[in-house]
Amino acid sequence: MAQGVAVPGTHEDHPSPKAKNYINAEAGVWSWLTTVDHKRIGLMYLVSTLIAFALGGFFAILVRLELLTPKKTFMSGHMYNQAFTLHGAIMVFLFIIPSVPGALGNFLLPIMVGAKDVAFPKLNLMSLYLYWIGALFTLSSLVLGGLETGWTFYVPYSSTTGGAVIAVTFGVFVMGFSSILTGLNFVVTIHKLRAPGMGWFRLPLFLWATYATSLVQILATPVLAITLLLLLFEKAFQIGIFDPKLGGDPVLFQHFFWFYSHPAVYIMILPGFGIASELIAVHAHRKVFGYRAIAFSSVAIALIGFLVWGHHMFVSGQSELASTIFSALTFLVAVPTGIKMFNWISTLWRSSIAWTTPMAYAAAFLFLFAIGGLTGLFCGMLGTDMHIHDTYFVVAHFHYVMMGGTVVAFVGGLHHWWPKMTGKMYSDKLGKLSALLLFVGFNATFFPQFILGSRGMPRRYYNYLDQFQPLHQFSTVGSWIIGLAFLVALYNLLDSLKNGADAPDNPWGGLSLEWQTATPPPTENFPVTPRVTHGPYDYSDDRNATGASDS
Ligand code: HEM
Ligand SMILES: [Cu+2]
Repeated sequence: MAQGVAVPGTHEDHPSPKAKNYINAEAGVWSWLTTVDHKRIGLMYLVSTLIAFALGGFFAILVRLELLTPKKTFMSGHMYNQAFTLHGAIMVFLFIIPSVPGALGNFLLPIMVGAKDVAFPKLNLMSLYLYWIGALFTLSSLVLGGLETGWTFYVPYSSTTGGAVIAVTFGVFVMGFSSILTGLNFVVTIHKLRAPGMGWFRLPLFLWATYATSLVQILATPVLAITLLLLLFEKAFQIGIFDPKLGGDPVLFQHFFWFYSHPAVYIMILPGFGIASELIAVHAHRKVFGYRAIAFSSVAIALIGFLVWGHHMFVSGQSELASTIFSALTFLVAVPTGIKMFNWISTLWRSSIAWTTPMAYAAAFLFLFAIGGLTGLFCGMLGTDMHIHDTYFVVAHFHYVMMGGTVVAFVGGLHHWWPKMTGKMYSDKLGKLSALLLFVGFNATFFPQFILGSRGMPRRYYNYLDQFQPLHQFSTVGSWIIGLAFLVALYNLLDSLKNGADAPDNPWGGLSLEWQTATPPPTENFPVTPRVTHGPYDYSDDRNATGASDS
């Protein structure tokens, strides 16, 4: 049974193709640059973050190309440092943190709760502009001498070296406010603007994940802001907070930086978890197994995530007692994460899965994130981390989580909601091909890096020992396959805008509210506020006779 009572003018009576929707409601660039419509703002985040992803990907390909040979291939050591630093900084701050909340969160959240827009539409537009301003400052480094500190800006190197450290830290500082204000907007919208009948346990799981993410954005990002401000002052005025020569403490910087950046990895992965829950439930047409456990596990991950930052500093001279505590707490995070994995697989168990493109991406996500999550335990274990810290094992681990997890879920989500966002269907064949290429290319690129790292191959090294060359070459070829996968996906989606069939309002048989409104949605989302009577996954399901209804 659909979540909300169908309201007049929605998907039963399919609107004529010329019906007004959020895309054709107003014409002209200015109408977009001054819009307060969450859907248009979502689309502008989508385009902006995908451009950032392409740029970050370009630097990744350069880095991999240089690693084809143990000595110099085509870059100098200085250029190599710049390439991996810009790759990491762009991928983290300009792409993965703003992408899912900014693009899909903005587009979907108000519709999923049955509202016309977010609580503060003007603030929402301002958040986008703060992201753009911050991104411009960060990208100005491309013409201001580059950046070669690593994406972690560790001192005293970052406070003493040349390059655009000040421009980039200021850029990230400004983007931080875009993240904080977006989180604030989402939390207030979920608390205050839910349609009648939309109780907390009728919220789609994507919204529980978005809610947990927003809490971290609001609570953790101010710490990054302060840290970067102090670094900026240290660099500009040598005030002696972090630089030991000036009486400062470089390890203090690491504590500040990771107190944000570890919770920040949950800003990156939680939205991916939310997407996975939607894809799995809708394309298996199944009531989610353990809805409340999945919902609460998002909030649990967000909160426990604030207690483990010290696992990045096991080799920084931190006391053994502190490291032991941080290691134990790191294992605690695995519990709510395991609950999600278990419940997703239980939802799929014995269900008739519709093998659509989004489902193909969801399957890839499950496999890749399982490896990412499990190898996190290797890194969280004191004994093994002493050996693998700052090696390619760590590089492989966080790519399996951030790319194998979030990026794969994000691309799956994009294919899931693309018909609703654009009104067009894409080729399912090409879609599945891109998913397959990404799965193969990704494992070819990053699995060998676990082996390289366990054998001592350090990260951020321009030259390496000859015996590591075959695995590096295999990894580099894998990165080309990843590139091809994204090109196929991009071509398929863009081609659908011109040649795709008109999308029905509910191509996948979803039950949550976004599938109950017209495609593309009208600016006001629903002609009248829907009345919610069911949960978002109330598929009639004999297997769940055990009463796992919308609980
Ligand atoms: C598109 C495919 C990608 C490839 C081939 C790739 C490749 C690499 C490689 C080889 C390194 C290690 C460089 C070194 O230590 O010398 C690296 C570092 C890194 N990558 Fe990626 N990456 C990709 C996608 C991503 C994505 C999607 C993200 C995040 C959202 C990401 C975030 C990072 C970060 C944060 C670093 C650390 C940079 C540093 O050490 O300062 N990468 N990447
Ligand atoms: Cu961490």
